[in-house]
Amino acid sequence: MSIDYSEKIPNNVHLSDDQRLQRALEKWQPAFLGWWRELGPVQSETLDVYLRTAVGVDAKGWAHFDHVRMPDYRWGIFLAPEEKDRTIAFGAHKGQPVWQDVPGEYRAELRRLIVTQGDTEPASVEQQRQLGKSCPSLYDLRNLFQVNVEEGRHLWAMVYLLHAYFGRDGREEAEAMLERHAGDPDRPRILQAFNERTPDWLSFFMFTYFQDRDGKYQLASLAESGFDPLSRSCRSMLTEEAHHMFVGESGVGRVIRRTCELMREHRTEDVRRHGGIDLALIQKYINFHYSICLDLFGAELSTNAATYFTAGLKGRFLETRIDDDHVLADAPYQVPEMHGDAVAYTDAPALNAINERLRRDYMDDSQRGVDRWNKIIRDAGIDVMLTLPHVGFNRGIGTFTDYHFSPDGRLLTEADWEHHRNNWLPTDEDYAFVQTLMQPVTEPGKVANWIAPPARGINNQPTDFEYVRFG
Ligand code: BYC
Repeated sequence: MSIDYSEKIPNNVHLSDDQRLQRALEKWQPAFLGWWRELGPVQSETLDVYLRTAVGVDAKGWAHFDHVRMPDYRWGIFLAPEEKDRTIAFGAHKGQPVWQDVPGEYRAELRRLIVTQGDTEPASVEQQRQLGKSCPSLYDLRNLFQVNVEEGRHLWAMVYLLHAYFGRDGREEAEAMLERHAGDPDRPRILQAFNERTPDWLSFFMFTYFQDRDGKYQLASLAESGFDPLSRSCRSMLTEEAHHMFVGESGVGRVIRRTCELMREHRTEDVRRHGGIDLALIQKYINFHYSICLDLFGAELSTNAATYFTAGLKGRFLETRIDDDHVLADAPYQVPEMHGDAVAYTDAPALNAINERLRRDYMDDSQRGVDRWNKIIRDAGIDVMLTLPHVGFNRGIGTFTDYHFSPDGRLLTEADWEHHRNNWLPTDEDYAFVQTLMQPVTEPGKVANWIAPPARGINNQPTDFEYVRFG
């Protein structure tokens, strides 16, 4: 299925057959471009960037690379191919054909899910908008922009659904998507992690490792949806999420590699004096980003999540591969609860614990990359281990909200927490220090001192390729 780039809005959804929808989206397009100019990547208007553009939605269609002048990037609407005879895989409608239109009784819930998903996409672009000014290399700058344009396209995917299937209130929601802004005290983004700052490149790599991984799990759950257009949109978005997480994992890995080199060279843990980021500070960044991302899964017990599941709107991760009845009427699932001063895992109705189950999948997946980071440290002969903090650490949603935990899982008093929190979370001084390292490096093949070079280039290009040309 190829994408028609001759259209004003490139698409594979036969937009030209639906003049009304086409007009509505063409009306939204200038608002999007205005938003991109105002709140998208700074100083990117004159750059030619070696970007991957989708030309088709099959596996090969995602591999078209060329230099693109940033504002000329063609966002569009690309759904994954329709699966013939697909049926709803879970919930009360299990076994029935998937819906091609919005099921009237679930309209509000469906719209809410699409709006929440859509809201995160422009949020992340806003959060990352300043980073281009301080790129550690052209390779990294290109990756930042690749991530940004793809998040822009993911916004288009959700806006298409709102316009095509929700009429007037859908169009209003699409407009609101460009009116809320990350960190805006009056009109913030919906989910808290999308209001945090991404002030430096270590934050960016943590973001793409941890926060984009939430994207992977949420999109995979929405890809199970009985509302087929949502499923097809999310399946196409998922193909890009893997690259974002690669940027995160390899980015953090390269910072760690460089830190280890500096530690060995200068025989000290205090590599700040030598222009590196100490492992203790990297651990603090992990603590912060992981804990705010655990909140993105919602409360341990959620009637919203139960409704989404029973209605067939949002499934579990890899729903069809799970060996159970996919209805969960009487099934149990263990969730954490506070019993006095201790965390106890007790049986709850699995239907209400859908969020918790997804969070658990996410936690296991997050650990795998940390293991690979630790191997880098071990291979350098250094006896330090990075860890994911305890599930109760620094939480703002769910069971642990009113409690304080240390990263190793000790319940703390308020006073203890206040006394120690600066040891566990990045402080203003830490951020200020990292900021001193954020000096742009824009010579092809050169890399900032605080990060190791990438292992290989993009699309078989050498690492000293001119990934970004300055016009
Ligand atoms: N912040 O019943 P609960 C991505 C609210 S990332 C603020 O547990 P539910 C990407 C909740 O709305 C993926 N509020 O909630 C990554 C509810 O409010 P009401 C984004 C929160 O609905 C990187 C109340 O607390 N996609 O794609 O079961 C770059 C009770 O909670 C938060 C999605 O999230 C929070 N963290 O679960 C770019 C998928 N958490 O009803 C992109 C769509 C909860 O009391 N969203 N609340 O007013 C969902 O599936 C669900 O909305 C959530 C929340 C899983 C997020």
